[in-house]
Amino acid sequence: VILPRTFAMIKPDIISSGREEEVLNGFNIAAQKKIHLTIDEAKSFYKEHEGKPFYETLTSWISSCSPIIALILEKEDAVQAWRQAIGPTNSIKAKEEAPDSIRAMFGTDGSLNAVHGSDSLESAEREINFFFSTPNGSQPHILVTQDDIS
Ligand code: YYY
Ligand code: MG
Repeated sequence: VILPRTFAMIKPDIISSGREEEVLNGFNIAAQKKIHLTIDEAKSFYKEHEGKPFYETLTSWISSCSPIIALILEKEDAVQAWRQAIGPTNSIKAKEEAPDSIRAMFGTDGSLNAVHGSDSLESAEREINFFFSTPNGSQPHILVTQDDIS
């Protein structure tokens, strides 16, 4: 059975807490890689937000403090299921409105919010390709094993 996929990213704030494994409950990890983004890579990944007031802070945070973990997650209705699991963008709002969500439990505020999740099938495709496409365009099912990232 091939399950729908989405792209997720574990941001630097959870990586430094050492609790990154706890958030992935219920999702199958099709691929993952730990990567320290350059500022240019971070800007390119978040290019839809170019020009917004938080763009510079966001992209320097994502690229500077510590690595991130990029993931392809599989589950039925993956894009929506992961957005539901992570909760609202702002972790303060998440703590009020969705206290069991990942951003409520692991995030801090509207910027330090623990995780990323694709917001649509189109974004998921772009974001998966951003991190996982290979030079010849193929996508190996497993690129990095669990042991490689711990
Ligand atoms: O998709 P999602 O991550 O929930 O929110 P976006 O509106 O796409 O913003 C991307 C990212 O930017 C968000 O996860 C935190 C950061 N951010 C911010 O620092 N300040 C804001 N006012 C809005 C978003
Ligand atoms: Mg978004």
